[in-house]
Amino acid sequence: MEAQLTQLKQEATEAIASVTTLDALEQLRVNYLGKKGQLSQILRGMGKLSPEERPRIGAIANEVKEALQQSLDQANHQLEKAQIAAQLAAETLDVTMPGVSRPLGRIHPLNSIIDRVIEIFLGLGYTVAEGPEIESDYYNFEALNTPPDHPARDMQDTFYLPHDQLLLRTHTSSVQIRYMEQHDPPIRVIAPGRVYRRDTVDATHSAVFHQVELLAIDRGLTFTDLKGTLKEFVRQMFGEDLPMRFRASYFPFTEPSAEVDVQWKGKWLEVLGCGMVDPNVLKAVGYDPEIYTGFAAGLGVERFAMVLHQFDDIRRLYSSDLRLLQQF
Ligand code: 2NL
Repeated sequence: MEAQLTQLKQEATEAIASVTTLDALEQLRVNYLGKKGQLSQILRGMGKLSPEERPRIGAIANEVKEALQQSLDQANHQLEKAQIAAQLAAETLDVTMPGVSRPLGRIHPLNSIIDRVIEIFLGLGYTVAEGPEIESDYYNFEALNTPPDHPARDMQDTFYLPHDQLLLRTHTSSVQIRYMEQHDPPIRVIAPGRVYRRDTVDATHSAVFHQVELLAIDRGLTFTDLKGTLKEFVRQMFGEDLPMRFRASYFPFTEPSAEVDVQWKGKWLEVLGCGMVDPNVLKAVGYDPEIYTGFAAGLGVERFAMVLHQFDDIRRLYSSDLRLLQQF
């Protein structure tokens, strides 16, 4: 039995010394020192020994067990150290490697202008209103004092949908009609959005474009209030007080009406259209024109972008060419 124990110790020590993984080491532990391991199996023969021999063999067995346990602990410690070292080596980060660059996006110049216009009018106490792009003839034309034979209602100028006499809105005024139906005066509202005209696309026309309209209705509003509002708008939009002129014009929904030009970098630029709301429009939404007056204006966002950024082809705004977009 002593020889068995000595052999077991030698064999186990060698096996433990050559093991390379923690799993394999655990296997060895179970195999040699486990409940059903080789040491236990040998010790099962203790019963057959003489009472004199028993303590001696017992002591040897204990010595073998402790020696193997020590070898196992040592090997375990070494393997854990090696595993941590390998993990650290594998996860080493080379901080000198170039990073992954993500190009920064930005607001499209059209949205940027819409945002700025909204911001300015919010500051003047206006509310933003939205409405449908598919409209009825009533909201787009009839309520806006535009008679059935008006050229704007021509098939040549408006996209009519095949069913239900619907059309694609030609301006965002329809949004303001809807807003007035829902609110009592006084009102201050702006309506930004996409509008549609049946135009052949060229350098200055697009069938789909954007507009911001503003509308104020109150007791006693005059053309002077309109001028003061637009003057403040231009001052904030261009960053300085620019010379402005109002040229008499015509819109079905305003009377009187005017086109507004600003003088910028030596040139007169047409930037918006405006006027005092026609009494027929007020009547259409149930406002009494004897009590209330109002002013309105509309600006074409694309036109404004071209004036402000000084390029001359509207199609540049839609072609996603970064050489243009990255400039603004
Ligand atoms: C332009 C001119 C304009 C309006 C829009 C308006 C709306 C209502 C009542 C009266 Cl609900 N007027 N809008 C008035 C004058 C001009 O737009 O050149 N737009 C690009």
